[in-house]
Amino acid sequence: MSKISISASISHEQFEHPFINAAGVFDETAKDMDEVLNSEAGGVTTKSATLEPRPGNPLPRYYNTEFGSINSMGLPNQGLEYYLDYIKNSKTNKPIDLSISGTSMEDNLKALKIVQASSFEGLCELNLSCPNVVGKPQIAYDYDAIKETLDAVFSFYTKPLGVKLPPYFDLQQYDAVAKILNQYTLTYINTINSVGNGLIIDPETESVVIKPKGGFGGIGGSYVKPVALANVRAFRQRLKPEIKIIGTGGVNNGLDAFELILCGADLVEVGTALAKEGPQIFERLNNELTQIMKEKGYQNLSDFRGKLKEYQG
Ligand code: RRO
Repeated sequence: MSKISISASISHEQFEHPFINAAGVFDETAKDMDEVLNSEAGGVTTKSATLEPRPGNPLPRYYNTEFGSINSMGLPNQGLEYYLDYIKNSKTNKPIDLSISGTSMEDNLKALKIVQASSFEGLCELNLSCPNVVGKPQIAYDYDAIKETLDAVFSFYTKPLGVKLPPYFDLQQYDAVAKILNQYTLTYINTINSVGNGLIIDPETESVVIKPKGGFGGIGGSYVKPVALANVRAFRQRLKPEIKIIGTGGVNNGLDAFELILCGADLVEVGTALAKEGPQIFERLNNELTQIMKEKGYQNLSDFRGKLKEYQG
């Protein structure tokens, strides 16, 4: 039997392994990103960058539970220049994706103009779904704002671009958002960001568990897996095939990744489970996914990608 390959690609970027960190986990500093790159991860994504460095929200701003996590980090990051320098100086042969998350339309455009003018040729991901900046709603819940942003971006940006989307919950939302996204030469979407403004409480102390925003924050981990599967599936059914999909949300093991790929994911990102387990998780995920493929007789991810079947009654 020939060898099983779990390699994947988006645009010109080749990933020997299909797992990378979700933006915001193990990626704020060069040391964090080096650790991910030195593991069995397929590549690394930077923390979403703003034009200037930001300290983020007050601590504590992240909390793990048995089934997931809540965060209200508030975009702590070292600033765009830091991440561009890191990429420029990196000796890795793995892809490094650059995530951008300005706190205004103007800042997003300024940041992307800097990236356009730079030597960076990799995947850039515009985060339209940060749930945790006080006073700034998630752009991608406002259809006019998505359109306005992408009209402005594609008037000058010619490099491969993805957008990070929040979870949607209604079939009409998928229809409306896919219709907008299909109008652009978008390289990929990344779905889902954390489920925004959830609440986790400690019944013993009768209090919220994180400080910012009265305890409200983005929910990740096993809680959100069905929402991630639905978003990947719904967008794969609606987007033109040239737009690839990074599936993110609730990946703890190889089976979770298998399911996301069955729904249509080209690449898989790991957030909460990476925060809990550290970068050695990537070796386990690669092995578990390979084992599942072996048992099912699949040799490549394309053998089952997007091939989820209707109800087999
Ligand atoms: O930094 C954050 O608080 C954060 C961001 Br930018 C995001 O996109 N998603 C998230 O859960 N947290």
